[in-house]
Amino acid sequence: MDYKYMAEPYKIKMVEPIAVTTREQREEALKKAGYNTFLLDSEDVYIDLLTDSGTNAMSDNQWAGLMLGDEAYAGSKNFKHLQEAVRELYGFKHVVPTHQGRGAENLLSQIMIKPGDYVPGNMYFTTTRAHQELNGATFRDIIIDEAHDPQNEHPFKGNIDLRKLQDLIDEVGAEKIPYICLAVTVNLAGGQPVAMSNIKDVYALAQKHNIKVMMDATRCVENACFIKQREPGYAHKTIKEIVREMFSYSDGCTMSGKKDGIVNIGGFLALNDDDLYQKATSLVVVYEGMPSYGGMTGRDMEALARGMYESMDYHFISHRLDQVKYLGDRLMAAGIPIVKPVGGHAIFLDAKAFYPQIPQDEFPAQMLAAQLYLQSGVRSMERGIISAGRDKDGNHHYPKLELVRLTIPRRVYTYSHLDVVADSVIDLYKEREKVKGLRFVYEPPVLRFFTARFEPIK
Ligand code: PM9
Repeated sequence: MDYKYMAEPYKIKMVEPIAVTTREQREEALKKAGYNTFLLDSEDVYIDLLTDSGTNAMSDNQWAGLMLGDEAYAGSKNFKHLQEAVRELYGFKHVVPTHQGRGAENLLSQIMIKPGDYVPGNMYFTTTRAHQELNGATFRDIIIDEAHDPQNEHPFKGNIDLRKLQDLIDEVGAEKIPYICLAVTVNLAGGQPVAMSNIKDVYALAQKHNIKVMMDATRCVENACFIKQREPGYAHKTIKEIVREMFSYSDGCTMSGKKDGIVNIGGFLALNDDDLYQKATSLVVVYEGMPSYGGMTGRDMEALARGMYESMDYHFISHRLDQVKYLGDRLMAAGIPIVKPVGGHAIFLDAKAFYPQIPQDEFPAQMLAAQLYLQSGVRSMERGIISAGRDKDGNHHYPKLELVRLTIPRRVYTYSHLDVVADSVIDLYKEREKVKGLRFVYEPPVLRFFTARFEPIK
């Protein structure tokens, strides 16, 4: 049977109560958190759309796997299961477990980047770029221009612009580009996918110049589902087949298992090259642990291996995309400015269009996230100027996109929760003209969005 939005392909067998708070309680909580939703206590949050990272509900099969943890210091059997999952589902030869995605980014950046190098990518991600820069590289955004326009409905807004890639190769020389960082999907563009044809073309161009392609595999299953739904020739392929094909046009990946691995912690670096793997194993013992557990316990590796298999189920992933689409459709029907087309893990509110009266350096997205919390206890996340940070001279990066992300955890909320979120955003939009911006009270030097504090501009 065909439904407009697929119902949850699971039954609920355990529940966790959530806090229903008053406006006064939320005002106090927000002040205490310095107007930063990252600093709110979870106990003060009603519907938590801060992130889909590590906030997933595991299945009964994954919880059963936790009981089978082999916590040997070396050679855990759960590592073998993880290795089998990575080999079978993603097709890479080697896997190095890490405590989460950024642990893998740290290893990859250290083994591949030399000071003075350039790392091109399809838009940046905060932790990914931070590791590249800490190792002396300059990041270059080579995503297609359409990705920077929230209203552009390109079906594969995560695509790399091959012209921009070629121009960078001509400008700095291929030997200064250790790898291309290709994210599937692109988080900060709005969870936008990359077409298989583009992945293939990028790999062909990279190979011609002897440059490696390293995928950010964090939301690769969402990307595969969009390929199935939107790209000619893929409708009849399974998610598993599409994922395998995507990775066949790359040399390795970093993975945050906390997203499409459907677990609460964990990640890995996967590689085909034996020498690079050797280098990664000698570093992982310094930063994470033995190469057969990295930063993970045996039971967590088991849950991740099982989650990776579950993520290949079309019903799981198409329901996930439908939940995101449902929220997007409700907001668009009410005329709320959001990034289009709707992406894989979240709805992104366009804060510049929501609060045009607030200049970007008075943080419209940060303020919108704060207002949404005050209104209904819904927690969201700024993805704009605060997340973009400062350049080497200390000036703000001014990203074109000034967004608030409403991120949907996997298998956690129902369509009714999403109705509450939609109603709350719609109410806020009606009162948008009165709202003013914020200023910093405390600004940390790196990844400032996590711990910065603000106060309202009177
Ligand atoms: N993403 C997110 O909420 C959590 C940290 S930032 C608030 O979207 C990509 C595309 C990510 C990502 C994390 C990481 C890092 C790498 N690539 O959080 O270290 O979206 O597991 O992964 C977050 P870890």
